[in-house]
Parts: sequence; C-alpha cells; structure tokens
Amino acid sequence: MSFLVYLDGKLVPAEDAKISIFDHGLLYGDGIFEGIRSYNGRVFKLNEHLKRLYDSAKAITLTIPLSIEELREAVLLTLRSNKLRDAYIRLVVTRGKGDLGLDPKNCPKPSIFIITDKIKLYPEEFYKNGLEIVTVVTRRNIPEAINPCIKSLNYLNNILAKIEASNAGSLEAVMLNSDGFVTECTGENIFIVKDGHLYTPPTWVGALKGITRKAVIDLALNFKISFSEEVLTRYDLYTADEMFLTGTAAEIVPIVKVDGRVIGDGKPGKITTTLRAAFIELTQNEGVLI
Ligand code: PXG
Repeated sequence: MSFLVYLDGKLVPAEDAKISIFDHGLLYGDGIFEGIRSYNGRVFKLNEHLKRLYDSAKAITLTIPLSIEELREAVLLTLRSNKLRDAYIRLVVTRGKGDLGLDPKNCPKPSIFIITDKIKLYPEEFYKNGLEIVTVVTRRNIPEAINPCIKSLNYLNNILAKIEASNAGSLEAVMLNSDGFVTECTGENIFIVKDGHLYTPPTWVGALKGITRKAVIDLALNFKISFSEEVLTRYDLYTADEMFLTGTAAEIVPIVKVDGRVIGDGKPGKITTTLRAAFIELTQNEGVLI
C-alpha cells in the first residue's frame, strides 16, 4: 500500500517522490540526516534530534531552508498524514541539485525529505538472548577528517565495517579508532558494565553523540548506577561483565559475545535488562505528541 512522504514542502505518494541525479547528496554524499522513532503516538526526543540535525548542518555549512519549528511541524504532519503512531522517521537534508563538481556553491537549494515507515534492525531473538559481535579492521573515521559527530550521508566507513562483520558471520561490528580504542558500532553506541559500574567511550574518540546513549545515561543516573565515560580497549570489552548497544533504530541490544569471548555468563546482564525495561517504558510515555 502506498504511503505519503514529505518532499520539499509537499506530501507526495512514496512512489512519486523523486530526487534529481544531480543532487549532491547522491553524487557526493553531501548532506545530513536523522533517524527518529515514534512510540505510542509520541515522537521520542524529537527536539534533541532536530537540534543535532541543525548542528550537523552548521558543521557542513548547509543552511536548512526551514526553521526548526517548521521542520518539527513537517515531521508531525507526515506522521499524521500516514496515521502512524509507532514509526521510524528518516529525515534527510541534501545539499540539493547542482552542476557536477564538488563545490556546494553549485547547489542553490537544499532538498528536505521525510520518510515515515517501519524499521527492524535485528530479529527479536537477539533482544532476548543477546547478540554476538566482532571487532573489525576498518577504523572509524578520524575526527580530523569527517567528524563522527556529524550525522552525514557519508556512511561508507560504517558500511565497510558492516560488510566485514557480515563476512565474519556477525550482524554487527565494533569499530576502533586509529589508536585502537573502542568507538562505537556501525549505527549504535556501545556500553559495558564492570563490577557494577557503567562505562561508555567519550565521543571525542570518534563516536556519534547518540540520543539513545544520552537517554540511557540519564536512566542509569536515576537508578543510581555509577557511570563514567572512559577510553576503552578491546581488553575492556573482553573482560566486561555485561555489554549492550544503543541506537534509535536498534534501541537497546544486549551483547553476549565479542570476538569469540563470552561476556559475563553469556546471557543479557542484570543492569542491561533493567535499563532496557526502563527505556521501553520511557519511550511509551515521553515525547512530542503527534
Ligand atoms: N552511532 C552511529 C554511527 C549512528 O549512525 C548511533 C550511533 C546511535 O545514535 P542515536 O542518536 O540514534 O541513539 C547512530 C544512529 C539506520 C539507522 O537506518 C541508524 C541510526 C539511527 C537510525 C537509523 O540504520 N544510527
């Protein structure tokens, strides 16, 4: 069945929504995006996602042709038009149509589109029993090149890591930075628990400032779970008591094996399970009403 997407100020049937082959988003990966979810008729952390989008835009000198309030309304309108309460929202801003050649000055008008659909990253069994992951050789982009805090359309770095994981028979990859420190996975931040303490790498090592990451840290603090951002090595992963990933699409995924090393007792840990339950409850009750 057809559904409507937002494209440059209009709602159009998905099959009629077309972007030019001269759009620099396609030609050069020149653009930015957000992946957002709605639950139970509310858009979870919508304002946080919009703020990150405008920060990404600023970092790549792209002027979004709508105010943050107008863009918020466009997201809500797209959801309402499709009568969606539980959805995955892909909000994309491209540099727009231009001549061939890298220079963004060739692109007078950025394009905005919003797709509201469903997403399922991993089969349900992995949320219950935990996922096995591997570290890969492909390193995360160094912050001095494309800063991983920019959520750009340039995901080839992460796609190469995903292919490596897949070739090794795994659904997800842990990416290290050029010094060998743990950064994040291909579309998720990473957390470990050791001796009751929760750790995640600081984003300056080369990770996205994940919105789910922040929500989980806030929940942990509410539960009085001790937490710190620390630079982590593969050794820290191998010797962790618990591990999990966070992301809008993935939500919270328990990890039970890394590079063949069993984490804890090989089952999702207690703190992971507690935080996951609290996260599910939060998503059902918090957010901008559609
Ligand atoms: N790291 C990277 C590299 C990401 O792309 C996250 C961490 C988690 O961030 P949030 O803010 O979502 O907690 C992401 C987010 C998809 C998809 O379609 C990917 C993401 C989000 C939504 C959808 O694969 N990645």
